[in-house]
Amino acid sequence: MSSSPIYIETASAPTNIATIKYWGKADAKWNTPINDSVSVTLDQADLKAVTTAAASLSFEKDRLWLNGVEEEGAAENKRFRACVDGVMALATDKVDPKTGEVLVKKEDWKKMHVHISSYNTFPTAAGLASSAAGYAALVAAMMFLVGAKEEYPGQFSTIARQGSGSACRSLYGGFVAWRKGGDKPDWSDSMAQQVADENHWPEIRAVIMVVSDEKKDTSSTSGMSTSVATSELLKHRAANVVSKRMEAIEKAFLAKDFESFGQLTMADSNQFHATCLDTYPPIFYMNDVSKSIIRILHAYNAWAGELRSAYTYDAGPNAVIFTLDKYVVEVGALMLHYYPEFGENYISNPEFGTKIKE
Ligand code: 2P0
Repeated sequence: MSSSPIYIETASAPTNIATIKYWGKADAKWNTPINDSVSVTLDQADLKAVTTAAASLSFEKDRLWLNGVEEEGAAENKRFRACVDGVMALATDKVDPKTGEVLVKKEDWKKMHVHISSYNTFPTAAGLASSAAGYAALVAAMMFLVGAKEEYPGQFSTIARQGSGSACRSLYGGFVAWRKGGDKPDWSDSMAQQVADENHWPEIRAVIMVVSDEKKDTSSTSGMSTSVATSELLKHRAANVVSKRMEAIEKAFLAKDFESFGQLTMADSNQFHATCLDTYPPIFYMNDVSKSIIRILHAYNAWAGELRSAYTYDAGPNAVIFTLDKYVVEVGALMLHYYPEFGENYISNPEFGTKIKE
C-alpha cells in the first residue's frame, strides 16, 4: 500500500430543460452550437447526477465508474479529458486551513491520477439531459477537488460545454442562456449566462412524464450532425428564428409572463422536432404517447381559456410540462387520468445549479 494521501470531493448537479433548443454544432472540436439556447434548471430533488472525484499519487491511471460500473477506456474519451484537464489547468494550492501548510502545490495536481464515480437518479440517455447533469457534476467535483479558480466569469461553463453542450447551462440555477459565441478563435466566449436566478419565479413548475426510459436510438451528437448536413429548416431556424425567440422568452421569463413563456416554449419544441423530421433520413424522437400529451394539453388550455400548461420535448419521447404552482395539481391529475400507469411524474422547481457539496 502506498502512503500517498487520497484527496476526495463530491458534488451534484441537476439537469436542465431547454425552452429554446440547442440543435446543431458550429464547431465539433470545440463543441459549440449554431444558435443560442436557454433552459430552466430543475431542482435536485429527483433528477441529478452525483459525482465523486478523487486524486492521488498512488493511483496508477485515470478511471471512471458510471452508476457503479467501470467504463473501460473512458479516461481517454475526448469529452472526459476536456473536463478533467480543463479544470486541472485552473487548480490552486491546497492549504491546510488549520496550519496554513501547503498540502498540494497547484502544479502537483497534474502529477496525480483521478478516480471519478458518478451516478444518475434518472433514466440515462432517455432525453432527460442526463449528460448535462453528468458533465456539470464532473466539472463541479473537479473544481472542488483542486480548488479551481476561473480566470474570467463563465470559464467553468466553457469547460462543461466541451463535455456536453447542454451541460454548460446546468452550472447555474434559474433561467440560463448559452450564448453561442464565436468572436474568439478558441470559442472561449461560447458560455452559459444566468438570465434570472432560481428565486426569481418560484411559482413555475415542471411536471415530467417519463413516457419511456429506454435509451434513445439516435444520439444527440449524431442526430445534430445529420440535421446540419441535410435540413434546410435548421438553417432557416438558426439564421432567422432563434435570436428573436431568445429575446422574447428572456423578456417573458423576467416579466413572469407565463402565456408568452409557454407559447414560445411549445413553438420551439415543435420547430426542433420539425427539423428532426426535415433531417434526411428523418429522426423521430416523439412517440404516439408524446403526441397525445400535446393534444391533451392544447385541449386543456383551450378549456381553461388561458395558457396553463406548456410542453417541451428533447431528444426523446418524455414530456416536460411547465405550469404554475396553482395549476400543478390540475395538470398532474389530468395526466394521471389519461395515463394512470405513469405514476412516476416528477414535479420540480427551478433551483440553484451546481456548487452543492454533498
Ligand atoms: C438542448 N438537446 O438544448 C437540446 C434540445 C436535445 C434537444 O442539448 O453533443 O447532449 O453532448 O453537445 O448537449 C442534447 O445535446 O449534445 C441537447 P452534445 P447534448 O437541451
